[in-house]
Amino acid sequence: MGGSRYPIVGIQAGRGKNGEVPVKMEVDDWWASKDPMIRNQHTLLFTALTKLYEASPHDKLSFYQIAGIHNQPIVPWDDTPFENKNYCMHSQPNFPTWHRPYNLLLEQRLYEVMINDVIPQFPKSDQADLKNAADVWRFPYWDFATKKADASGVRNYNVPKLIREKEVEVRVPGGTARIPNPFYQFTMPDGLTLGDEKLGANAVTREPYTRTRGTSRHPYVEGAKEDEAYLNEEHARGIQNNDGVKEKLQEWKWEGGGSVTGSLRDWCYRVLMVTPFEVFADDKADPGESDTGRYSSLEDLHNVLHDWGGGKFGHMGAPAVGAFDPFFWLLHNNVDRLLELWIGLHPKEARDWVENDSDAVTPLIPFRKDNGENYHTAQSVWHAEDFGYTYPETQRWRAKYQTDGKFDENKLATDLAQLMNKKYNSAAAAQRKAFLTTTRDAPSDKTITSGIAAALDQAPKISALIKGIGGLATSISAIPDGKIEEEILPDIIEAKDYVANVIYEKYALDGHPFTIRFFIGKVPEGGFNAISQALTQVGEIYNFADPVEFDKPNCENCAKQARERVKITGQVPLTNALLTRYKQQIPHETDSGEKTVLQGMDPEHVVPFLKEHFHWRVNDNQGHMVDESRITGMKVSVAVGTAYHHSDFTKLSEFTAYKILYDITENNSSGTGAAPQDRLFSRDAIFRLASVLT
Ligand SMILES: [Cu+2]
Repeated sequence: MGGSRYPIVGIQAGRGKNGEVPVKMEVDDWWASKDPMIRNQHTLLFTALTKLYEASPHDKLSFYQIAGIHNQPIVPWDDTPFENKNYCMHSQPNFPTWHRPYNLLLEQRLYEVMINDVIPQFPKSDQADLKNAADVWRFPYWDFATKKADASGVRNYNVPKLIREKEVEVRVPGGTARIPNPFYQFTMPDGLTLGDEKLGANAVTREPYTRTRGTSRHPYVEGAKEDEAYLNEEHARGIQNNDGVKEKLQEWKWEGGGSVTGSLRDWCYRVLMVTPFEVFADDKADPGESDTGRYSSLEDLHNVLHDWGGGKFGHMGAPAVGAFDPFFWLLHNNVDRLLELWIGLHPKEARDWVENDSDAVTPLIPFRKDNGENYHTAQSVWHAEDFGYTYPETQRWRAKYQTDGKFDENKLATDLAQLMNKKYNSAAAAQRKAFLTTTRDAPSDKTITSGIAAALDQAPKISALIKGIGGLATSISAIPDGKIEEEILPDIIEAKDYVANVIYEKYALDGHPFTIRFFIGKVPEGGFNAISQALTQVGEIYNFADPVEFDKPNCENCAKQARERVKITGQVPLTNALLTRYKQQIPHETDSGEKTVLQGMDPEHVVPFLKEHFHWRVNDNQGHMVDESRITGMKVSVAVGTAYHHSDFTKLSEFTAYKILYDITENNSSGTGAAPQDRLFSRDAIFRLASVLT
């Protein structure tokens, strides 16, 4: 590429006449498709990505260097001014907007390789079809928050089927061939390791990844000695424990129904409800955030996916080398989709930020707009259509989104609300199910029915319905006719909503990643291996950080955040896990061996229950348990708020008015207490149990 710059413009081919742009596909749909055009895309992508893997790590457009932009190696890319190096934009509002041109860079480069290197190898008679397939191809996304059926028809969260395949079949001139699947893992060219001295300044320096030639997912096998990790040949080549990833993603059901663990759908939905943009976008603690209960963010959700994708010693878990795993790109295309969905759901808030906030014009280095020194900004990358793509849910040109021939943002927002409610709103689904399974015999639950007292009078009708389907309303989908459901369900279900919040310093362990796990129930003894598989874990927060070595070249953004001791917030929803415990009357053993059962969803029941059964633990990403006192600035709190779920699916659920339940955490040194030195919450954000009881 000589001295010329590499501007990011996306793929401009494949546009329609009326503003249509190619629509990205969910990776499982894309991979399962039998459409000959998509099958051609399989060949094109697998062949092009393999070529980028094989390109010299000294070539700026090799996969190695593109992956390296994310963090390591710490060298300038595309001759950007190094003193301004600010490549990995984490823990700041440009987290999703920086990753947008980053995704586009790989997509655009792959398209160029398809057009210039792959298609010309085929006979002339094939080239037109291949070119058409390339023009409408866009990098697929992995919708991690949608359950998919496995081979036996059981629906749960899972890794993309594509990343499990060791080999894939591709077309070659005159026939087909089986090649190593580039989505199975990345392998360095020419037998190099990531930290090979032949790479000079271009080498990765983060241990233990320097010694690897291929990427790994959950490579750690129980029983292996700690210090042997990555010293053996198998680890260096790459171990893909995709079932290890799957296990982390999955939701665990109680026999009688309901989830005992957290749910990705729930988390995803709640993240999309967070406003304003700067709170939604990144995991950094925003001023005033502690008062509002808005601890959740897109980045925070994404961080956990990095942990689950990489696991102990896996590449995805470390910012330094996270982008080397091709899985990263499927994940990050979905992060980009969530950004696009948020923009569509909150058009006014979106405009507010992108038009007025100074962060919206911060250069997104190293991504250039043109051949000169003009860099993209959040403003310049805001409209995905400008870069020649969109997602299935945001096809703005569709007739149903027009008013008087013009795009109407409110029509899209309403449509998206409906879609998000159907796809991800498991908080509302759980409350509806709980409501429908409330009979006169069941323990009365004033939380679920509060404000809708008349609803309880409907109980005979509900019982009839339950009898009608064999005595058990096992799930909302088992109810045959949606109309019956509508008759019974009130317009609004108001429910108590419980969340666990955590705030901590990102560089607490000198910037090493760590996981904060939350449990309702017993925390098993036996260290990392035992707790990382505990079914009592209801959620976790992952500190997706990278150690800063002040004596070496560093990501300047990270160094600055380390000096400023930046604080991160995270949130895990607890409501559904609690609701299952209550509805199924699941016994929980106390320290003294007594069995207790949650008796209701109001704070007077939940507070003493959680005081006994809510716990948290910290481990680093090398599998060591970490004493909580080492996580500087860490405070865990549980809050109760109110959720409003509407029977009108065009209305979004509201999660609001959170107050901190000090009683649950105050006896733990890393828990939030009422002590003034916590200074986390203002007085009106406190909910003392005593005030409920009197
Ligand atoms: Cu990421």
